[in-house]
Amino acid sequence: MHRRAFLAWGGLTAIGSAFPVSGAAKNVAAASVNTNTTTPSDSYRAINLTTKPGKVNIVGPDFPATDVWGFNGQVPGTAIRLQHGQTLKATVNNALDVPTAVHWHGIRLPNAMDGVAGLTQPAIQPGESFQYEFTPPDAGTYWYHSHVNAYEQVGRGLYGPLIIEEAESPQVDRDLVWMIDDWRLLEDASIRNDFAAGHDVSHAGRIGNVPTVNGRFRDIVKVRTGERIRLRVINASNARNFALSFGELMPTVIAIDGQAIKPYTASDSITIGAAGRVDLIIDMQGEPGSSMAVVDSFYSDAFDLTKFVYEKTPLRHHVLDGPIGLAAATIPEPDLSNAIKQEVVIAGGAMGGLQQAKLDGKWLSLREIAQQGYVWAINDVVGHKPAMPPLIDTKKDTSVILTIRNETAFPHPMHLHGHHMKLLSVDGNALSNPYWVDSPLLMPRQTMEFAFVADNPGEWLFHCHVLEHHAAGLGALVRIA
Ligand SMILES: [Cu+2]
Repeated sequence: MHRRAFLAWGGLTAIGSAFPVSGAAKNVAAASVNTNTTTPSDSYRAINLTTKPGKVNIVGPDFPATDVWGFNGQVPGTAIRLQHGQTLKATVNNALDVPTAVHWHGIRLPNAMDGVAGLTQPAIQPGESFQYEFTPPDAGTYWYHSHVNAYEQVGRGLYGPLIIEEAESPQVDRDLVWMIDDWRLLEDASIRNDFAAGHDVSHAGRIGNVPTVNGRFRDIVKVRTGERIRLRVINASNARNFALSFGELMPTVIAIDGQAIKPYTASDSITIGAAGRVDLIIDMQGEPGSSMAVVDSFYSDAFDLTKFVYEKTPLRHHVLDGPIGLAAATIPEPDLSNAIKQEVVIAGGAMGGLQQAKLDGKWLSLREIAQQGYVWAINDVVGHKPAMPPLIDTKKDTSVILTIRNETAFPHPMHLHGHHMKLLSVDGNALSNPYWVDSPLLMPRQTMEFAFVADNPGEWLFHCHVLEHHAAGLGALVRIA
């Protein structure tokens, strides 16, 4: 592999099929996320997560290891798997020299455990610890990540998978987790230290030059003909959205953002916005000894994200045909006929046409706002600190219909903490099978309508998960009393 291979998109595309198989083969074991070995009791699982610097060989053996910040020094951080109904007791020890906190993304947990420093807890100072304890109410695919200066801390690697296993799950040969990410690396494979750079903040966010699966660039995934895989894809990027194609394999999508959906066959690419998750069932049907790239095509330059390499011996000669659907989550159904309605207009950024917005209650021009580092607004309000007047202020158990309009030139994955929202319609077209989401991706000029029951008391963040956008004002507060 050439040194410049990962420095430019053109380079990636040009040598898209030139996988260094010999070098990559040695990475295969590392590519499956390390599973925590703490002994679980029946009722809870205790785990220690230390945020600390580490070294990870992201680009491969021909390059120096990259200095990262990781949970237990790893990227991805320690994989946490719980049985549905088990309690997680996670002790987070901060061995960095900056404050941190941990958000459990997509889990409907008590507000005090949500990990938003300055809102739900004080930041965990260097040398200090914080004990998180909660019982996830829903099975599914989630993740955890830093929620302090996330544009830098997540960008340096502070994230890991959080899997809540169903009591009864589809019969598969393997349950794989892919945490997909991209990194902005210099030629020596070190992280480029330009977090929240002005152009990223006002455009598409920090898009990197090295896409990875489980912290590895251009790894391979060994598979066997006839094998049935459950693939849990988690997008841990600061800003990059993915649209993955699995060629003729045509996976079945069984869950989105952790929650069961009516299974459907993906004949087209599968979009996974930043912070989003999909669960897929894939029957490996290629010839023994063959290989096949998994291609991303979200942006104009398509590239190979990773590659399936079939072993010479088939696992079986037919496709498994057991049931693959998941049980629906028991999330309260919103009462649409008796709901409060809230419009949300996302504005700002480059080419967005925003003229003025309110910062600390004062109307300011976009130029004045930008001088303070902000360029985005929700309903003309710049979200610039956790404690601010709420976008929604309602009583517990109120049904809410949320209509979000993206009036900007960029996609925004909008994350609501502490809840899932049911996606009802896109650009006015009602979905025939509405489904639950926590991080829906709104494309430029797109409008989506959601509904949820505000059943979880507390002050919750609602923000764009392009982490640079959030840092520059694209966030609001939802207060439930
Ligand atoms: Cu955004």
